[in-house]
Amino acid sequence: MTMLTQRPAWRALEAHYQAIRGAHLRQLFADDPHRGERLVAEAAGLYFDYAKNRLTDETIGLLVALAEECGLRAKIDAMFRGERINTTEDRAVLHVALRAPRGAVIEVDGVNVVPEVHAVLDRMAAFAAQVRAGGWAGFTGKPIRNLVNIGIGGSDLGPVMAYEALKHYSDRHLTVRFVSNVDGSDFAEATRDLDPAETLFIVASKTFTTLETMTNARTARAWLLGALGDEAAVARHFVAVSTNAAEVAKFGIDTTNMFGFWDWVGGRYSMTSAIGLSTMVALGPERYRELLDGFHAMDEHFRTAPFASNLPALHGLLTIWYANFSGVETVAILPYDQYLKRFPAYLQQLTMESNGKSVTLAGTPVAYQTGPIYWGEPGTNGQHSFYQLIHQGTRLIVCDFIGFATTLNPLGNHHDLLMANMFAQAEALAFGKTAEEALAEGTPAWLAPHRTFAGNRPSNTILAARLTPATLGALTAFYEHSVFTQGVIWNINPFDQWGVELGKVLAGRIAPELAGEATPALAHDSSTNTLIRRYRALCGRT
Ligand code: G6Q
Repeated sequence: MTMLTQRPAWRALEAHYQAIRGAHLRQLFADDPHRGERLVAEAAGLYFDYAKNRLTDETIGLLVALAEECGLRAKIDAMFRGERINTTEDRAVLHVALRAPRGAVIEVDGVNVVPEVHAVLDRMAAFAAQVRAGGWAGFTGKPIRNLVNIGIGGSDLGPVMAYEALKHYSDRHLTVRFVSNVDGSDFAEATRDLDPAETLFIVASKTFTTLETMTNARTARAWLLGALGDEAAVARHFVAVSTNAAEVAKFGIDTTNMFGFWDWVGGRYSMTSAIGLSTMVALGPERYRELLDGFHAMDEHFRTAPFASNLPALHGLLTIWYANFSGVETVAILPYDQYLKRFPAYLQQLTMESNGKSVTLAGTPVAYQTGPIYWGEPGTNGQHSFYQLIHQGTRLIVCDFIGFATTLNPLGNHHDLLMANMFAQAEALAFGKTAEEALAEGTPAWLAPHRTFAGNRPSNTILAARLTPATLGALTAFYEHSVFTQGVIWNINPFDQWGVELGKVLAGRIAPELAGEATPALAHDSSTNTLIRRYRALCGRT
């Protein structure tokens, strides 16, 4: 297989980058008055403006050629066909099957998985409807009013992001909380004002062996039994979402109260599997289906649209352009919507756990940068915090602005002000302010360098009519498939996460060294040994 950096399109992009690297967005827009109308794409309710990027039509042509040389089309087809493209774990990658309509056919090893997917969705819907109607009684007969999702990573970030994003549509009679951290403060704060008799725990864990989740689940059981005093209460107050029925049963949860999924659903790609149970209970089955339909609309767009007008493919290719040809190291996710406050955190896992890899599928070291660093905060808050560095710092940061035309909470002119700020930030980043302009405004000469904005700072803008379940689905699938596109170009596996293993193993060794009464023999490095001894001393366990 040709190495990525030897491919003709890669070589051409290198030469092209040298040719246009001096171009300023001011010039690019001045030379082409219709750029802002042309460099856009639209699908599944999302309008994607990528005109404020440092590129020309030729750049897009070359990036599309690179996608073709790397076999992106065949890789997309392989994913949708259920091939085992997660080679290091020998698994198919079929989150797209989770949102397929009832009649669709998507096969794994010759078996159509869509009927199984819908069978679970139907069970989830019946459960959600029962809880929402007050028909799921706790052990004492009181109806369930509080739902606590216990999970971490992919079993937490998607559900909490979706719950926060779609809170407007949720049943406000239900209190929905999320516990993820093994730090006991997370559990304590999430439950401190809840009545155990009215609280239902969803233990969400693909493996049902994850340290944090099982620790929190055991604490939840003790908290419940401490109040209700009878083991039989567990069946009325715990349900499980997992692929591991044996461990669920061992924990004491009745497997009739278990919602399953499959090994072809990766953790960070699982929010549309049964892992979305808390989302479905909060929103109701109909709204939840709208969310899945939004995902599916983007899935179909990604599967079928030509790359030059394919939103996730274009976004993924732009990420390659910056990461590999312009030396960009970070991407800021800037949603101008308070409901999307957890979206950057969700995307951090999706992007960085997927593409934070340094060997190719063949196991050889990559000779190029892979996944950039993602971070972000909702606007306008971020403007009063870190935007200074984006505007005038020494690093080039790509920004994704995300906004909606109508607000879910009309209040005076708040929304126009919010969106005016979003559009203004993208404009300021791209076009800046020259020293001449600063001087012409009356800025003294000595101050002008401080009040000059170089501009030429790239951004994408994603605009949708309204934040709805369907829009959120389309937006999330947009990023999922952008990540996939990047992974294909880099020839890495975006679906494994071996890099999280080592720390877990070492924590398993250290935990007993912290807890024991007698001073243990320590065989770590001198820094770790000293930290452990200091910890024990501070705890009075010397
Ligand atoms: C995601 C990762 C990881 C996983 C958590 C929780 O892609 O695999 O974040 O989701 O470690 O795992 P369990 O669902 O098995 O508890």
